[in-house]
Amino acid sequence: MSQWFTDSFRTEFDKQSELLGRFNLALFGKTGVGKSTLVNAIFGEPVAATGIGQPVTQGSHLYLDKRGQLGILDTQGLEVGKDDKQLIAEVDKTIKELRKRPLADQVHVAWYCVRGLDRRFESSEADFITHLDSLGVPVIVVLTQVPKNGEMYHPDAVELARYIESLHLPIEGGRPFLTNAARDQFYGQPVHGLSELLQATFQVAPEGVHAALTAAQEIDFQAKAAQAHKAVAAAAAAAAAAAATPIPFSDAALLVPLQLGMMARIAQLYKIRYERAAMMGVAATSAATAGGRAAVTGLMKLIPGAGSIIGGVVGAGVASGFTVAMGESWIVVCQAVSAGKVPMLNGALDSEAVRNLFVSEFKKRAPGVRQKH
Ligand SMILES: Nc1nc2c(ncn2[C@@H]2O[C@H](COP(=O)(O)OP(=O)(O)O)[C@@H](O)[C@H]2O)c(=O)[nH]1
Ligand SMILES: [Mg+2]
Repeated sequence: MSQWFTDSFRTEFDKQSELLGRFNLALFGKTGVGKSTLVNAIFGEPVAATGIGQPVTQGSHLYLDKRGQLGILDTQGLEVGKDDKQLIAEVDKTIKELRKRPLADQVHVAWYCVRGLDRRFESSEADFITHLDSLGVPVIVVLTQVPKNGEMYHPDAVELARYIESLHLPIEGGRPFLTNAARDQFYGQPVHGLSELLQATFQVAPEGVHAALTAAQEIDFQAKAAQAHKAVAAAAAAAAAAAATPIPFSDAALLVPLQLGMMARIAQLYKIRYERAAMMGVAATSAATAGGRAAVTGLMKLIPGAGSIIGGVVGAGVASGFTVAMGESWIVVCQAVSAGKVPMLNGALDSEAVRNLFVSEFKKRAPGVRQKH
């Protein structure tokens, strides 16, 4: 892989990772209710067992496990209903301390989990939730492992949900969300309620962490696509601004960093790690042998009527149209890779397949260039 590409892409990748930031979710509820299972179902990757990660503050039982755009704040060895005083004291201290830090370090949302068939919701749990709310952390109550038959939820879970609703707690929607995060092989219980829970989480999460939450979650691909299109529009606007005064074609490589930034952001929205994304970028643009300018030239040649701009100038229209074509084609490639639809070759993505997909998408979208008369 050519050095200029890996170096520039790495720089842009890290920059975009920083810009995406992190969504931090606090998880509470008794051991075994299904917190880890729920998080794995929505965020994909196996979240570390309790206690892995870093204690957030000295001597605290609260651990923050950071994975890319996701942070999970979990308790170790403290239980609601048993260690309430200590738990509240530590949560209080932690949340207040994190609030002094940048948005990406703060706790954005809490899920308070109760097993749907437990038939018990103690006053200490209600107090804990009220306390979280008083600290400014939006709380969502989740009933876990709720059996569902057609449209019918298990009556015990419905009763528990009604009871919790009757307490008028400061919780999102005023009532619990009923879920089942893993299919039960024996009873054939379906997975349900996850997208409703995710939607509610988006609703209460600060706007500034929506992109991180979009990247971290793995069940709403429409949300990923919407953020990806936004990244393309932003890069296209920047490209148009850069070429507001038409730039000589030989300087079109000026556009490369912003296009690499766009590609890096999109790859991370689809949770494609750096090494793989870099390989895909090289395959898509033939950047490996070409170098920045030549990669742009190569792609520009795919534009109908490009003959007139090679050696000429690139104006705002072509610069933005070209960037949109690149970005939208790259989204298709990232979607295909993340859906496992790109063939593998010796354990790696088949770069020929990546290239063909990118180029065929690019050709559909390449802006036309009006011939000079
Ligand atoms: N069928 C089913 N099993 C679950 C679900 N959630 C948790 N479990 C099971 O319950 C056990 C405890 O779950 P876990 O996620 O480790 O609980 P945690 O201690 O709250 O993190 C595990 O054996 C899971 O397989 C669920 O939604 N459906
Ligand atoms: Mg767990």
